[in-house]
Amino acid sequence: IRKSYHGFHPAPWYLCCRSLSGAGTLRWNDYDRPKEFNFASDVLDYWTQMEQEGKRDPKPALWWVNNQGDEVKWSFREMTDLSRRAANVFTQTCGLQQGDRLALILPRVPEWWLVVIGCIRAGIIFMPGTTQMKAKDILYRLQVSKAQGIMTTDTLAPEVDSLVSECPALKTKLLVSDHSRHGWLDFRTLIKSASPDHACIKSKTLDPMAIFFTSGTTGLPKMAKHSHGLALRSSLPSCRKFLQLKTSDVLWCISDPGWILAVLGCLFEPWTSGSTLFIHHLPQFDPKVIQQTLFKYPITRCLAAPAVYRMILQQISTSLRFPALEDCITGGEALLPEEQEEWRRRTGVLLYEVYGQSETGISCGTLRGMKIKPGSMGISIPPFDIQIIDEKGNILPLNTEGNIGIRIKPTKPLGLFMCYEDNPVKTAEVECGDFYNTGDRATMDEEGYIWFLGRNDDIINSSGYRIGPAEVENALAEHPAVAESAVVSSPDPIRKEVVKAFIVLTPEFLSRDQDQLTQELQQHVKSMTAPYKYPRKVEFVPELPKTITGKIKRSELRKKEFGQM
Ligand code: BCO
Repeated sequence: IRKSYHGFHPAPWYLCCRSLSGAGTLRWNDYDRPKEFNFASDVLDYWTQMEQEGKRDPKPALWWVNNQGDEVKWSFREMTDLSRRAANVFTQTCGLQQGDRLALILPRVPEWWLVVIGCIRAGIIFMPGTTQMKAKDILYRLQVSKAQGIMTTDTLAPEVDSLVSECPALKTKLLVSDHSRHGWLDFRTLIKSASPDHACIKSKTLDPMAIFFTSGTTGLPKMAKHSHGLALRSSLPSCRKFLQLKTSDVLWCISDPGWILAVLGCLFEPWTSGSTLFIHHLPQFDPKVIQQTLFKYPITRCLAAPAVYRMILQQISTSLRFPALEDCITGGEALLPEEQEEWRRRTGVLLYEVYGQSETGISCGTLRGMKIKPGSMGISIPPFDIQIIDEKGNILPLNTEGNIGIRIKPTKPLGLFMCYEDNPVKTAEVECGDFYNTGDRATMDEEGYIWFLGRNDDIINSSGYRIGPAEVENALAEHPAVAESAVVSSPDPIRKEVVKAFIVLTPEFLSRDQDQLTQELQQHVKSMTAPYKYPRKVEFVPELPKTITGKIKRSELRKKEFGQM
């Protein structure tokens, strides 16, 4: 990549089109709702101007490394220049227009940042997805979103080509690669020749910006649509209290670019504060690489799912006293109090917990410097008002178990998803009185700290991944050995929860070796859908528990797994 961009000089400032007078990242209050907001012009270009005026140290905005010793360092000025070129590639070369949708399925390559910012500049709705997806997952996303464009790498391009005839809306395929491929536009070449002049759209704060696919307890993933307000939220004073990033900070967020956690932690949060974002390509997760990286680079803050910290603690016995690390942040699944304490003991730094969903972004957390109550996810971060509610939306007394609700009436807070796109029924289902019902169970104490208890439905959260049982059951159903199956959550010391499949075999497979069959079925699921969903536990059963109307009682199976029956 260093080679690809060798000799590539960003445009001089006088070529930039938009005036930034009055722009700033601290000019909004928690309950402000400016009519217009665009992260690219209001935040990124602001820091570019700060660089120009010598008001920001000459530190990179993006610092990217990989295991082969390649390194990319882009200043805000280079980000401005390259993302304007990206916007021109989308609109001029690809013919994409404001409101069009681009499926973005990239690993952690520097282009991901150019694409996201380029989309924001041009008003193209970006739809991040994990590279673990298989053809069926991609087909579903392209069809249901009617995406006009897709961008991916060599690995997934053949899968896309195999299904493109079934996606009539798709008109542009963009490849991030050092090689060309027939029928695909070569993004790396195009960006070099694109113009660095681009007039950023004047997006309304509530115009759509991104779509995240999120798994539910039934059916296929829903499209949680977010406005530019998601990006603006990172600029609000209360949200900035959460990480309290400084321009001198180097933040490493270890989340796959397919998730909202990466869009926030690898983009909006660090760049709102003018900090350096550090990224390691990490094609495979390896706790040793994480440890070595934290020793080698001056990373001051680290954000990752609890499973990452857990795996480091369990697999690495040598020193974890990292030279520059000031504190760590975690979210995506529940963290055990003993893990939080062990991390502090072995690293000497605190581990702050946050909570959120694809629908909400980061909605509560233990703010930097605030008292940590081990086992609690902290307090709600304004403008979100979190309350524990019952099934009708009534606020429950303190220390009473209920659903985590985020107030949406009289005003929906900035940063909460707009709706499940094209799905008014599901959107209405999560509205509960004056609240959005997250479906997560918790209590709240006298000081407003929220204590997570679990889900109120069948969704599985395994090492930070939200997995809908139906997605795994559908994949299993396509194997001839499976007569029927029920997929539930099961406890696990490393991933906290794992996917467990209870399977009733078809008669022809009853005599097969069960260990071998388990492996075959696991491989089958990995080949049908994103592999993180595969059942790490399999149990063959003669029948499944059912209600009188024939509905499988997943909750009964789940309770057994957790020893609650
Ligand atoms: O464990 P196995 O080896 O049996 O299987 C693994 C992979 O080897 C396998 N796999 C991956 N790619 C494959 C493949 N198999 C076949 N073909 C491929 N192309 O599939 C399994 C994937 O499991 P994994 O992703 O959990 O892998 P791993 O290496 O154990 O990673 C551990 C973690 C902790 C790094 C990973 O689980 C992780 O990234 N978790 C965090 C997820 C996250 O960021 N969640 C946040 C969501 S956003 C949110 O919650 C809102 C908050 C505001």
